[in-house]
Amino acid sequence: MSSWVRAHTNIALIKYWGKENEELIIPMNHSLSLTLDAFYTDTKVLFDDSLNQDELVLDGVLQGHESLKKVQVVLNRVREMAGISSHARVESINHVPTAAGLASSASGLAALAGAASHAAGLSLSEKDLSRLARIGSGSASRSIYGGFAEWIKGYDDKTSFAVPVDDADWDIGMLFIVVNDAKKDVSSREGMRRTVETSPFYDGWLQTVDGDLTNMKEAISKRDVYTVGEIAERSALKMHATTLGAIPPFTYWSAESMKAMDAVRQLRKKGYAVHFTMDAGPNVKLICKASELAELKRLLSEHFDTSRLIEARPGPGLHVLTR
Ligand code: 2P0
Repeated sequence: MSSWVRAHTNIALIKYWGKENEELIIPMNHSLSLTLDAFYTDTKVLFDDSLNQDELVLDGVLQGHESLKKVQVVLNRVREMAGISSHARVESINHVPTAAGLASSASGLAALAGAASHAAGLSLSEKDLSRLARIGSGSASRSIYGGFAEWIKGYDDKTSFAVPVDDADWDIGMLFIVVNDAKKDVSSREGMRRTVETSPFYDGWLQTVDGDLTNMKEAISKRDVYTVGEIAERSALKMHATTLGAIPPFTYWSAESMKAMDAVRQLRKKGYAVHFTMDAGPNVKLICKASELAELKRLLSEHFDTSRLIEARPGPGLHVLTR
C-alpha cells in the first residue's frame, strides 16, 4: 500500500518554544496555530524488503544521513507499531512558492506520519497521527488538522498531542513578507535549547502562555481577527525576547524584519486589523482579514517586491491524495 499524502504547514499564534523532553519532543508549553493553504508537502512511503537501508528523496534529490535522521524517528515508530522490519523509500515534494525559502518541518513530518502509517497498513486516529508527527518535529503535531489547532503539551508520549480548535472558515488570513537574508541561522532546536538553559527571560515567557492561550481561544470563538492578531503579536515578541537573554545571545530578526514590523504598525495606524508574528527565521507573517489580503499586498508592494509577498488562507488537515 503506497499513496501520496498531503499535509499543510501551520504558523503558531501562541508559540511552542522549549522542550521538557528532547527525545520524545514534549514541549514546555501549550501552543496554538493556524494551518494554511499556501504551503504544503506531498509524501509517499514504500516499505520494501529489497532495500538495504532507508532512503529519502526530497524534491527529486536523494538526501544524506542528516536529513534522514528525523525521518527515521517516525519510520522506526511505525515499524514498531506495525511489526515490520523492511526499510522504506520516502519520496517527498515540498510545495512552496519559488523564492520563499519557507521549507517547513511542520508539513514535512506531518505528511510523513500520514504516509508511513498508511503504507504500513495502520489506520491511526488523528490523535495518534498527531503523536507520531510530534516525535518527528513538534510543530508537525498541529498540521494534522485544518484551521486552528492546539498542541496540548501533556507530560509523556501518550498525553502530548494536538486537537482541533476551530475550522477557521471565516474572515482570517495571513500575508507572508519573505525577507531576503543570507545570515546563518540558529536552528530552532538549538535556539530553544539555548534559551531554556541560559536565558533569564525564559521563566517570564512561560508565566504568560496559559493566559494568552485562554484569551486567544476566546477571540477565535468570537471570530475577532484584531484580538487574535494582537495576542499573537505579543506572544511572538515575548518568545523572541527570550533569545536576547541567552548565552550566547542571538536573534532571528534582521533589519528587513524590523522594516516589515514597522510597515505593519503603519497599516494598523491607518485602521487595518493587522498584526505580525515571526518564527525561527527573519520572515514576517501578517495576521489579517482574508478579505483584505489583496489590498494589504498592494499597499505593502510600495516597500517590498511583490514576489516576496505571499497570500495564505486557512488550509485543510492531513489527507490521502487520490490521483
Ligand atoms: C512554533 N517554532 O510553534 C515554533 C515557534 C519556531 C518558533 O515549532 O525541534 O521544527 O522539530 O520540535 O517544530 C519550529 O520548531 O522544532 C517551531 P522541533 P520545530 O511553530
